[in-house]
Amino acid sequence: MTTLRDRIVFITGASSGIGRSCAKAFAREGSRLLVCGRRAGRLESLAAEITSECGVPVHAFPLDVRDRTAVEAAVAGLPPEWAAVDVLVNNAGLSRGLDKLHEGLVSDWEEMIDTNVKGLLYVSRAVVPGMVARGRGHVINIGSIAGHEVYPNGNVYCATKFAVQALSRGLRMDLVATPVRVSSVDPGMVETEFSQVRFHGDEARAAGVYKGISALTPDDVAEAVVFCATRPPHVSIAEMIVMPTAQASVMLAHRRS
Ligand code: NDP
Ligand code: 8X3
Repeated sequence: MTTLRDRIVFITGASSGIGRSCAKAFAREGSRLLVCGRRAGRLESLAAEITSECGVPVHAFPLDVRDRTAVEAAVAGLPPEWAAVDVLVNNAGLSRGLDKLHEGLVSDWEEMIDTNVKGLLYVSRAVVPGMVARGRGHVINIGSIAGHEVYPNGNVYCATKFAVQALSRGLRMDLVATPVRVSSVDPGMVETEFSQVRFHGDEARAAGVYKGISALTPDDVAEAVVFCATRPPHVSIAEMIVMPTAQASVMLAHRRS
């Protein structure tokens, strides 16, 4: 087993959902946490909660992963005792809209591509060189079942998650001669703020997505992420698809009536 005690774990998008659960799960393992997102208030509450529950150090800072200059400055400006990142969880991401491509909003597409693809690239480009130089590290990308299968109206969101899959595979190849590992944890339906964001705050429509289904919880996904990170150093979990039992594919879910 790889111990996570005192390891520095950097989680993007920790203010909600899967990222927040990952922060709490790594804290329970005794890791030191770097957490970011755009909503500073939520990160501060998370940091206070984790420190009081687990007593581990947390360094929380606001960061929009779409802002390349800010990402570079944030990573370069980490206090020395926080700079040697052991695990990077590239989680920050979102969907916007569920429209036919020829009717979709270009602003929605740009937000998804800028966050899910370019943001993940910017953070990885800033953090991975240090891992290679230290001969130690693990990048865990949060992909999606939508990176394996396309669904109607999912067009651009699915394209970003297919891109995440390609980037995980490509980075694993690029790092094969190093001890740095790359994993992709690819969930099906997880009940978080994801659908509220997708539907621009339409809570009733968002609730309908999970109606009649025991969806995954963000804690379920965090457990999978910690599992990847705790394998012995010679074991790399390349891709892990995690689905609710009531979901068999991106298009096939059984709903209780
Ligand atoms: P949430 O909406 O609950 O959380 C998304 C997180 O991403 C928030 O903390 C948000 O923080 C952060 N984020 C969004 N944009 C940015 C940005 N520009 N810069 C920094 N942080 C950002 O959704 P989930 O927890 O469900 O989503 C997390 C990941 O899981 C995403 O990559 C998503 O695609 C993926 N996923 C989700 C599934 C689901 O069914 N829920 C299934 C499969 C994958 P803030 O707004 O404060 O910036
Ligand atoms: C989120 C899962 O099926 O809503 O990535 O696209 S899905």
